[in-house]
Amino acid sequence: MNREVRIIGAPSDYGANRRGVDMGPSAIRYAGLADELERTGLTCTDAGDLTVPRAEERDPEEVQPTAGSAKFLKETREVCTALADEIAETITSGSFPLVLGGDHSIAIGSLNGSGRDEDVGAIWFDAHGDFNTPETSPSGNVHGMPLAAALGYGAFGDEPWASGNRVSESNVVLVGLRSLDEREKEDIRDSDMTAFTMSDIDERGTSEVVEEALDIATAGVDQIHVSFDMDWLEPNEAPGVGTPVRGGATYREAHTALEAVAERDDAEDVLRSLEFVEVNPVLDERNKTAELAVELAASALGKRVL
Ligand code: B3U
Ligand code: MN
Ligand code: MN
Repeated sequence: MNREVRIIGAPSDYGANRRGVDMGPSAIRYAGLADELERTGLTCTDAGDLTVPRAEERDPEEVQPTAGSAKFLKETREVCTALADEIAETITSGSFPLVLGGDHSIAIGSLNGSGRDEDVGAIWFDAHGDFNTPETSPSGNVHGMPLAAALGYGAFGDEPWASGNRVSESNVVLVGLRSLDEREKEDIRDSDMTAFTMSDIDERGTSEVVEEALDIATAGVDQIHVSFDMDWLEPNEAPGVGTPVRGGATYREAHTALEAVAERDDAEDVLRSLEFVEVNPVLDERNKTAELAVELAASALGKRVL
């Protein structure tokens, strides 16, 4: 990474079914993000947090899509629109956006900011597919929908703030899946995205899978957004997440994956934006998950042991 890193906090919990993830950006900063990036040799500035009104002050059902359910859709639109602007401006100014969530619904903003002016790919490290729509979601929680939203599926096709971007579906790669809803499975299979499950990682190893993910995500596009949901990891490594799922990546596998991204970035300048989401300090053990997010951010941005 040879650009100045600009830290952007998106303390939204509108997309999750529990409070606490709104404190994620504070917890990650408190865990020493800026110092760690500086030790890695990067210069960084902190843009602070986007303004996110408390969920209790809002009505989750105020605005609903014509079919199905998407809680706090109006609020999610406000946050994601502001985040997309912030990211697009950061990129235009020559800096690198490092986004701290918040729940994964904020990725709608990240993808729309990163993919505003250019065709982009994306790699999605997550236990979940995040490919539900208001019509198919079992929960109505938008953090289970951001990929479908940005790619214009279901009701999101009529929402330019969500799907008016240049994210290229065939350049989107999901990595490490292990918890999908039935309809979501079918929709991922029918899509032009590529999906690797945890079984693929078991069989082929993290490096090989992530190298292939990078090849697919960058085929015919210059740069990619990397979205890292902390529930990608095994819950004992990252207990501070809202929806933990057993069978996740180990501590070393997570570093290996992001080191592979950093190495590709060294060679080809592929990284356009990066985010860490779903850190929930209320559920965490002594800020362990936030500390891990800091370490992983450093790995993704080029930290080397030697
Ligand atoms: N697929 C479920 C659960 C879920 C998705 N993402 C998270 N949880 N974090 C849903 O509600 O869409
Ligand atoms: Mn997610
Ligand atoms: Mn997840």
